[in-house]
Amino acid sequence: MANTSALINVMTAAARKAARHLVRDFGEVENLQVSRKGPADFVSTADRKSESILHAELKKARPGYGFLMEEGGVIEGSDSSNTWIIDPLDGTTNFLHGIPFFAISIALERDRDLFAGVVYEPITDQMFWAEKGQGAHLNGRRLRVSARRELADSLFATGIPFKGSFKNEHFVRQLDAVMQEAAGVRRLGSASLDMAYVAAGRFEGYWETGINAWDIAAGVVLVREAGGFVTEIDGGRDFLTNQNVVAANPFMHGPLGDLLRAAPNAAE
Ligand code: LIP
Repeated sequence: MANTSALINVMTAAARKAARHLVRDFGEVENLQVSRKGPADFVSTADRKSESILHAELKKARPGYGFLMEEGGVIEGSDSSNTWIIDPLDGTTNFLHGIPFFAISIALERDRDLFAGVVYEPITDQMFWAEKGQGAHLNGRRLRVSARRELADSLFATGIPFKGSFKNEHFVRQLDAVMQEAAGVRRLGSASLDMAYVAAGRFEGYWETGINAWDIAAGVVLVREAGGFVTEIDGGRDFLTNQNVVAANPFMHGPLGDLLRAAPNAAE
């Protein structure tokens, strides 16, 4: 196992503790699918329980750090240099439907730079972690993005808009452009795992719009430390605020971004 820092140990221990409850609750969801009311309220409770555990464990370990959490929002800390960015259950819709593809995502932003990230997929016990300058790792194995250099050989991931999303027509044109050139496109339903899979070389790239900071912050550190590039679709770097991202290996980041930028926006 790679030597992990005290910081990564704190993050992975918190993820594992919260995951024990998520895995137990996930087992219950299967039974609730056939109930008239369905599992929606139960899953919301599981989501909030996971976040409560993560908040308590991380606050105990680093009392002054602030928080940005999907459910709990912003909690200012006495140490303004450090902020945890947390998604306690990324892939909520998968979880709700009994699909075993979801994760806990924890990132640390230090001096306004994404410094460390953990993405834990509890059903298959895959612990992805990265710390600035320390590389990206999966269960003790060092990760590198893939070396594929051709669109025709590349597999990409994305998020498909759904009821209440926005820019759906533009997305369809972007998807069509990528479909015409790539080996395939996947929509797995968890942005943090999509990013982790780019870092692991399983996807050549991933893009999504309308995404939240807590969905991708940890994945950004994983992809960068595995040798990949992360920007906004227009090439900017404010992807956490502007809610859109392209993450890919160095050979595919440009070509994928070019296809997405060239797709006509419905408004044009
Ligand atoms: C989900 C993301 C997914 C996106 C969904 C949703 P959640 O996060 O991981 O990629 O397409 O709209 O945002 O809501 O399960 O934490």
